[in-house]
Amino acid sequence: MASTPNPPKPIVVWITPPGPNSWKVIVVLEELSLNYRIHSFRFDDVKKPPFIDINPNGRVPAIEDPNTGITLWESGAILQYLIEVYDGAAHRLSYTGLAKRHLCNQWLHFQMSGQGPYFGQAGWFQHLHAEKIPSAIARYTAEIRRVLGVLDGVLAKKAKAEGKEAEGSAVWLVGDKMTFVDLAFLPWNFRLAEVLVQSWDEVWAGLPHARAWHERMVELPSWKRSMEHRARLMDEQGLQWNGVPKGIETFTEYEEKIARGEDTTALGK
Ligand SMILES: N[C@@H](CCC(=O)N[C@@H](CS)C(=O)NCC(=O)O)C(=O)O
Repeated sequence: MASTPNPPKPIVVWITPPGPNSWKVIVVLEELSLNYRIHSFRFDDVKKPPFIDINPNGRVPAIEDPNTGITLWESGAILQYLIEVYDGAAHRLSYTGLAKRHLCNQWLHFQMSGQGPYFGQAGWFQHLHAEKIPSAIARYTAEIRRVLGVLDGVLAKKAKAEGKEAEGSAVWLVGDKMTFVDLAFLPWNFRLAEVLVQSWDEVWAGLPHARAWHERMVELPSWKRSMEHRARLMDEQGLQWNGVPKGIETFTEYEEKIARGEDTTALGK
């Protein structure tokens, strides 16, 4: 098998450590063992220069690849770029055939449009919106369960078709190996207990196939390394693992401070 070409100059990845989207890119870089460097900055600065000059939409992640001169934002587009340029020979996380390439594309679009924004809105209305709007929380919570149900149903059907119904048998979204689209779902699913304010068992109740798939990826050394980077970068910014600044005990306390319009960032500095 041809080896993955490693870029001689590090790919620069602009991130703010708390949110999940940047970690989609980092885990793929880690999984492909690519040469990269994280440029970490504060969430308060996403809509300001210099980042706004990199991404006019003011959202992370973004990358600058000095090896090709390409600057990109939108995590899905970044993943497609990394796969085309740096997994194009070995296909460790991708496929060559038309059908499988487009199935990967399909799942990536589903992640970008069906998982990311809905899970993000659920988190927003559950934790950060100043006013508690039960119907908005219910709407996005239901959508999370529906999306997880779609994933679980597809994985269950594949397990049956592939004769892999035994516990611990590896089933993936496309074909018979883990691809970048499986990894794309990992960072948001990793935050589900927080987003839904439920225990891990409650989150995955009735979704055994999706749970097993997710938990297989959580065990990957590439994900563990990604989360070690996150812990270090969060610490550097005075943030606890859940994004709450140090010095604030609970998310509720954080929410109350935000609702009162207090400057909570100062606590984490
Ligand atoms: N569709 C974008 C979403 C990126 C996104 O929403 N990133 C969050 C952090 S996880 C962000 O930068 N938010 C800034 C803001 O809301 O102002 C992608 O996948 O790259």
